[in-house]
Amino acid sequence: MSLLAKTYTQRAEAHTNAAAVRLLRLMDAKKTNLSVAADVTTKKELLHLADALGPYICVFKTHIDIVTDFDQDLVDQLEKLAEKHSFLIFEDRKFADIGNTVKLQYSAGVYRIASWSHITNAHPLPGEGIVKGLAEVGMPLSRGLLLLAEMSSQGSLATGSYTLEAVRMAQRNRDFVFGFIGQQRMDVPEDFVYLTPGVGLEAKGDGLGQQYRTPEQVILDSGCDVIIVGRGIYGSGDIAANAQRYREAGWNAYLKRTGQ
Ligand code: BMP
Repeated sequence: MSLLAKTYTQRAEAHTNAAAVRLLRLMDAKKTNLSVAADVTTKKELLHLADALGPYICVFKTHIDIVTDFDQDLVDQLEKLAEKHSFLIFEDRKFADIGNTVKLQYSAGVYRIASWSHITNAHPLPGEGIVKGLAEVGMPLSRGLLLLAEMSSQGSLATGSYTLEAVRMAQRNRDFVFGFIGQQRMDVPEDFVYLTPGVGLEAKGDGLGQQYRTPEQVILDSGCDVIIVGRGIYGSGDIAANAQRYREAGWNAYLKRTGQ
């Protein structure tokens, strides 16, 4: 059976990383492949989004360094909401330094990301040491890493041989690297999970280089697994109704892909 015809639950068997297995199973259990990109700047707004959108999502994606009033209580509450609504937390940190430095950035500082974020991501740019450094912190905590194989923004330099090298780096580190941030599935035998930003049902861009495609283009045409939606959900109108629309669009595309 081709990888794209399999259900998320069937695909969980191909993974050893604990975060990947949890993610793939909870997507089928909750019937959602929607992740919200919660790019808000106050603790109150962030917790409100997590609680209000929790029922519709599989992954809550944060940029914790934009929260002006960050404190430890914020992550304590976020972890409780993750339990309550059964979603994973993904700190979109985009690490991009040498192994020793990212190890410290991941474990220490104000945010102590590894202590609360199930998933984080890194640019393959510095070479494999970045994965090794993050793995030293993340593996004992059962965390998972995504590599940025491509970006959604106009003029991105992450293309061609750079993207192929990102895939090779992931293939060599599958215990920790379970997938990618990318725009299209790469044809390799291993099962990787693709989380894809740049998703919008109406807008085509944002005037600052962002480019949007529809959930159907992402899941069905490009073979990706999780749609990441930010402003399309919290930008205007009723956020729960917006989330429901994206959830339905993403899920229907998955059902079509798997022939369910
Ligand atoms: P929005 O849907 O509002 O455009 O938000 C997209 C989110 O995904 C942002 O948090 C951004 O940092 C992130 N992102 C992206 O847009 N493109 C990428 O290639 C990688 C990202 O992490």
